[in-house]
Amino acid sequence: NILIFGFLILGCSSIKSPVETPLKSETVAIIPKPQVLTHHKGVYQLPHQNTISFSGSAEIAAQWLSKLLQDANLQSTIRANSKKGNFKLIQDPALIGQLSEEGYSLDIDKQGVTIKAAGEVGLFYAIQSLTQLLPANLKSMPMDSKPLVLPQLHVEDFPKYSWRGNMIDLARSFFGVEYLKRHIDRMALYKMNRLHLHLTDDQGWRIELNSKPLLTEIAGKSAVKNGKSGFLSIEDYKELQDYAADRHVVIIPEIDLPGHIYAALVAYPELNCDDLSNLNPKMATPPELFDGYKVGWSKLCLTDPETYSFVAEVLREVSAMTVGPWLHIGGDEINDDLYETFVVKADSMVRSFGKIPIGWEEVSKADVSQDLIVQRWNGKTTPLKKSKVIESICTSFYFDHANVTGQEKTNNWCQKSGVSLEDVYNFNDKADEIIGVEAPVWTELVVSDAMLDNRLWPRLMAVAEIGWSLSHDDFKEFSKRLSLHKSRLEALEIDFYPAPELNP
Ligand code: TNX
Repeated sequence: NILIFGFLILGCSSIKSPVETPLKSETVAIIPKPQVLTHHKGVYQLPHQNTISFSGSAEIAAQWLSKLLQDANLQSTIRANSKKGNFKLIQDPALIGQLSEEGYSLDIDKQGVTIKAAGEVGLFYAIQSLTQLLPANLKSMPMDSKPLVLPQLHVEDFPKYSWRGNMIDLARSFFGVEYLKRHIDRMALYKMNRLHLHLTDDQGWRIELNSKPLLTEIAGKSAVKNGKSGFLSIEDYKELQDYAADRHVVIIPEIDLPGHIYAALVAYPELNCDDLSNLNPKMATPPELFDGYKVGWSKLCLTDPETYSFVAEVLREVSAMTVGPWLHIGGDEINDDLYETFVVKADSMVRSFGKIPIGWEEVSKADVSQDLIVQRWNGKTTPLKKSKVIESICTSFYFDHANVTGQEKTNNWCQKSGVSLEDVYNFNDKADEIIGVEAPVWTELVVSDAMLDNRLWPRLMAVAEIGWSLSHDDFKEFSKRLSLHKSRLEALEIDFYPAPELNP
């Protein structure tokens, strides 16, 4: 006993400071996985008072960083044209060769944090990675919690594809500015950069146009059974695009033509051919709105010149109010002898209004321009030409399909078993014309915010990684990182699908 007592005294006397558990950083689990990540020993402890210095035009990034520190209850001052600070932001266009346009480097050592990028977007993405290195519940941490620490590491990162997208069908059931802004924040955290809005369909028209007010006055009021109606006003659309642009997300509007158009036909019945036999419901007077599920039955009258002036006016106005370079013309699921002629015309109209046209894969049956981008969804169309492709093949990317076999209120026409997280992750992107990936959510059956969250998350994180990371061949390793994001999804108040991979 005396021996043990003596040993304890001796042992204790050799410890200089009070016994403390060593500070541990969050386990590093960045999604999408960075191209290069080297761990160093040790951590960097964040002081209460921080200095963010920046060179080049990194002021906006400095403000994002300051906001992140503020969320963590830390103070910061920003210093322009300086290299002194525990946070250094270095923006230099010459770095483009090494890091590419959206890339960045992030170094954390015992002096602090250094971020380098060619431009604003790379700096922004570095800050998203940094956010993922900090605790998920930053905003709700008690004031007296332990000091925050970051792991010492080196990251060098850039995206595989320029197109890392998601489509939300606002036409069947409407989701407004509030949801979409929240969604843009969530997308940006995972470095996703394209939000495609399916704005028109048989069940509703969701974008206000000065040239065609009845589209929203009449067709903004309908929706699919149990779905929400409504529309984006011209103001809403502007506000949404500005919000998205600040977060490096581009909004892509889709006006689905010449099919999927019944709601517009109700607003402007003169766009119908006289033969109404295709229509369901038949054109009554006044015409009835449609709230069913059937697809592929309505179309503009392609023999009528009035149709083309309508289409030109709509596409001109949508082009003029759209910040991004793209406009999606739909083109899916319709049979008409004049289909291909129509597609060629719409393609050239969009280009004449200064936008790059996109269409669902059926448009590639037509002799489209080289600019037009094809969005693949069922892989059944043999293209006439080699076009650039956005990959949305339904077996991996259709998020209206079930997370797990038998999930309620989901489609199953593409794949009976649904589209599991693993189906998404294992997508094999070998075609060289692919410019990126995009996951659509059709909303015939998705009629609430919670349901939409459930269809999107966590599968969208697999899309983010496929779109960004050069290597994505280890689903187990991805699942491990994903599980470390569960608390982050909770902190973001996402009603995610509780995929088993989130609970190892
Ligand atoms: C096909 S895929 C559609 C949509 C439907 C979806 C789900 C594609 C380009 N069009 O109109 O909502 O199936 O049933």
